[in-house]
Amino acid sequence: TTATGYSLYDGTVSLNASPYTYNGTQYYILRDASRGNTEVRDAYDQEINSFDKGYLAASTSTSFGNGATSDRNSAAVDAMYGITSTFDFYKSTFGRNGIRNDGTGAHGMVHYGNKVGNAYWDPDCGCMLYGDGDGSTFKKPLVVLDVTGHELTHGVVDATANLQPTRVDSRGNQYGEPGSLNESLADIFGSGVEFATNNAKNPPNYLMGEKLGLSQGFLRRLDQPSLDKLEGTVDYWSRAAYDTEVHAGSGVSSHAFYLLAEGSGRKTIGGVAYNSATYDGSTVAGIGRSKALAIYYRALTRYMVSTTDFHGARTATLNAAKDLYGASSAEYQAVNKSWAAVNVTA
Ligand code: ASN
Ligand code: ZN
Repeated sequence: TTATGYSLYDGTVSLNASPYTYNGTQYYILRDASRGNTEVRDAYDQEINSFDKGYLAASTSTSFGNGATSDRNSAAVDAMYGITSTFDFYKSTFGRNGIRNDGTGAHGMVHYGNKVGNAYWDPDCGCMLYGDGDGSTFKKPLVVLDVTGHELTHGVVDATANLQPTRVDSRGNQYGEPGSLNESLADIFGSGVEFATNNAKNPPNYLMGEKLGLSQGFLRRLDQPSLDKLEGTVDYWSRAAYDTEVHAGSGVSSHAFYLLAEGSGRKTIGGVAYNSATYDGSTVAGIGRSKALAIYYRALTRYMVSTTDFHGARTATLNAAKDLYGASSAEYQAVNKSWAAVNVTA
């Protein structure tokens, strides 16, 4: 059944809902049978990590939410829109049929916990868990589209290269290059979801979390990662960055990807000004977003493994570029230059 959703961040959106009868009353729930039963539920501020225990996001009509947090289904609309948009991105761009490529849709749980300033891909739940914000750094629910694309890409990485952190500290923070590469891929494809969805109320860009109301205006960005002071994201590879926290370390390959897609220097795309510098002062000419995404997706799904570091990612993307465009292609040369530009050389 076609439903109308009034979201927090993406305006009025069209969704698919399913009828559900409870105590003799007919409801509709946010379950999309056309996308492998993609579904969103509500944790009602509890830390429910099992999707079965989530409360159905239900409406007595085919209208969900009201565009504001006063209706708890509004956040569920954003989550549903984000998860189905991510499903569609992976399918139409890469022919990938769901997170695990098995046709099943992903699940999401909104209003997770009390004052949670984060969103997670939970492998045990097999679902996205979305907090409503901690009330200080994160003031808004974390159900925005690029965050959903980021988190679900962790699901795709788990199902493919399965990149793992080299170290986890007592607070659960993760470190090392393979984990940093995992975070970077989540941002790369998360911004890819935003570009593919191209919602006028949420114009696509290379910024992550720009709609979350953060004081620096974004969570991370791919063109110039070190503009992020919240997590201290780095621009370039160094021996010292080897043991960086994974979100901070993600900048190395995110920056390489941006340079490959868009090139170095100043550029304005969709009203956002970018200025991407290179470590070696070189000029990189971009090959365009769709070719860059194709190279990174092939590298992720064919060549990366759980221990792939940045030098390994360089080799993996070069192999992917060779497969797709040939070893003497401009695309292959651009991949090579993009890694040198973030100080990852052979
Ligand atoms: N939002 C964080 C991330 O996806 C949550 C986490 O897993 N630490 O990286
Ligand atoms: Zn992440």
